[in-house]
Amino acid sequence: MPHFEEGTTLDRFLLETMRAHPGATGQLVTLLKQVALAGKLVSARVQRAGLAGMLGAVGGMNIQGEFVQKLDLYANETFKRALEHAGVLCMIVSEEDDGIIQIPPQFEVGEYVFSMDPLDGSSNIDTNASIGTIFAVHRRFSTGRDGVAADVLRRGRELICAGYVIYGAGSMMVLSTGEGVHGFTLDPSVGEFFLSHRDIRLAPDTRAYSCNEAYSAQWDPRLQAWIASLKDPSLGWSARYIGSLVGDFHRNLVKGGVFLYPPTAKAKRGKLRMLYEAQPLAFLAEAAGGAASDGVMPILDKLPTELHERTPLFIGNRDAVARIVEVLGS
Ligand code: AHM
Ligand code: MG
Repeated sequence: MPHFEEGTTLDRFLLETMRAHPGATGQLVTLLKQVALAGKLVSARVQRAGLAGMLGAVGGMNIQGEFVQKLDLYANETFKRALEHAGVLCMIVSEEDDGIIQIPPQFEVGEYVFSMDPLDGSSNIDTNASIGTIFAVHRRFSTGRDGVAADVLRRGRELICAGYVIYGAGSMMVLSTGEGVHGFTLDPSVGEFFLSHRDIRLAPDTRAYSCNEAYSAQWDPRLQAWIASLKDPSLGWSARYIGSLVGDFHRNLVKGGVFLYPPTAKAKRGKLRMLYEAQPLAFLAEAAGGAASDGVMPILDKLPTELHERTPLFIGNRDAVARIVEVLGS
């Protein structure tokens, strides 16, 4: 991989990375440029949300029984519109849509499939906390015009690329094609993402955990005991939880930490979704030297069987994830 200075634009980074891979068709670069474009559009809308009447729910429930926020709809449509005409995808899976989204007949199809949570953490929209778009990219293996479910019901280990665009105090695009994890910060005054976090490594030592501890009485007692043990003041642990997966993951990626969403009485198989939450973030975590597990096996080794399948998720610092797996197996 070429060496990149901080301040390199995302476009230059993508083009030079592609040139270092002879045989690359350029479709992935086109795809990621369209992701960046959609991310900028959503970022602009998030920044103006309170002024533009975009806060709050539209009144409907999505297919998973959650209230749909106006910005959820905007993000979903914006990403779909930015991607469908580019000739690089044969299908899309979105948290907001029940089934596979096919590429409209007037557009060319391409070699990739795209899964996304268009606006993760949307319960935080009205609070001005970090939210984001999480995405994952597989190379298709079906041969017809339209992609099929089997193109996306795959182990995360097979992903070509994963990342997110986080809309926080500033907006960033964080991505990996397997060779390190890189973060690009949006300069809104010029509308460009610039490399700001090169080769992010998850801190090898951590003393921060992120979970919704109000549910702890519903967790496996062994996990409850482990979290309780961290409260010994001599160990120096802190808790950090926003309630927005992309925000909590990003904090832990940059500062070190471990995120936990164990099964609960309400969410017996966990809350977070395999295809567009757990798999892409697990891909990033491993590429940054961290780990992700469902408590038994690495997330990237799990084979999903449904588009909107959920999973328990323990992700972040490698040693902390290993300890959780050990605790849950004891
Ligand atoms: P969403 O995709 O509808 O926003 O739901 C997923 C979110 C995650 O961002 C976050 O980690 C989790 O739900 C928080 O759940 P809880 O409020 O139960 O702690
Ligand atoms: Mg989500």
